[in-house]
Formats: sequence, C-alpha cells, structure tokens
Amino acid sequence: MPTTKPYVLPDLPYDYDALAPWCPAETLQLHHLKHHAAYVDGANDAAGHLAELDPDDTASLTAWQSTFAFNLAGHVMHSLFWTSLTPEPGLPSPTMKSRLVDDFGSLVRFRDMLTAACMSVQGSGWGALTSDPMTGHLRVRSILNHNDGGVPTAQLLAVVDVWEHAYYLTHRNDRAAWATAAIEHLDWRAIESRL
Ligand code: MN3
Repeated sequence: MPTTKPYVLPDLPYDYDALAPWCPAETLQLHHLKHHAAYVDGANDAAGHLAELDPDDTASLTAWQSTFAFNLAGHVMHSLFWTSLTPEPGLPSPTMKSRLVDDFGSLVRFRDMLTAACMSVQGSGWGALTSDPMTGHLRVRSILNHNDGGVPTAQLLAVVDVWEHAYYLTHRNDRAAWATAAIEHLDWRAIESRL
C-alpha cells in the first residue's frame, strides 16, 4: 500500500502581492493556502482510501472515485491557473497571435470569447483556452466545477477561476471585472510553451 502523499501544494510563481490591486494578497493567500491546499489534501485522502478499498465494495468505490476526481481536478486546475497568470503581461508572439486570429478572428474577439465563457458558468467553474485534440484548433469553453463538460484529452492551455472565492472579496458580484483583469494578465509565454 502506498504510504506517502503523492500530491503536494506547489509554490506560486510570484509573490502574494504581485497581482494587486485586481487580485490582492489577502485573496491570493486564502485562495492558495486554503482553497488549493484543501484540494491537495482531498486528493491525497481519497487516493489513500482507494488504495485500501475492497474492490467488491462498489458503493464506496463509486463515491471515492468521484471524490478523488473532483479533488485532483481542483489541484490540477489551480496549478494551471497560477501559471496562466503573470504580474507582467505581454502580448502573444506573432505565431501565437496568428493562431488566435485564425481561430477567433482577432485578439479582441478571443478575449471577449474567453470572458463570455467565464460569464456563462452557471454556479462554480472555469473559463478555459484549450487545444482541440482532433484538429489542433484553439477553442474556448467553460468548465463546471473542476472537471464537468470538458472534451477528453483536449489540452488545457490557460484557465480562469470563476468560483466566487477567487474574486468576491474584491470584486463582489462583478465577475466580469475579475475575468477581464485575469485575461489581461495571461502569461502568453507559459501558454505557448504548452503547445
Ligand atoms: Mn479556486
């Protein structure tokens, strides 16, 4: 039986105050050290239960698989979110810009589409830039909770957290202001390195 905890909370790639004022240190610290950490703990806990589960106990298997997937997806999505953002945003490279223009019409329309994906989440979830696994086209979509509604093996290139804990302390109910600020701070070098 595995005895170690396989999942570890990663450090942020910038200081807690680096994204202020649109994402102040208090929000970022709570988000990282409480919310993200809870998913890491939850994934480790569920992995431990699954490792010791009686395979004939199908009810427990179903429940722990679901709990594991939710928590591991939360860990994956937050890890990707921190590295989707930068305190010093730039523009996409000419190559990336031409892909965005090909698939969305313009950089402005890409931003509008990603904002719309963030706004269309009913309840908690994410806006995401993905690479379509069948064609390689860039696509924008929303994801409910952490893992509902995605296409299997579609690569996530950048994600924007629109769970209320991400923005409510600062932006209250103005999810659009939060999404717009986050999208303005996408780390294009990191995104392009994933392609
Ligand atoms: Mn979150």
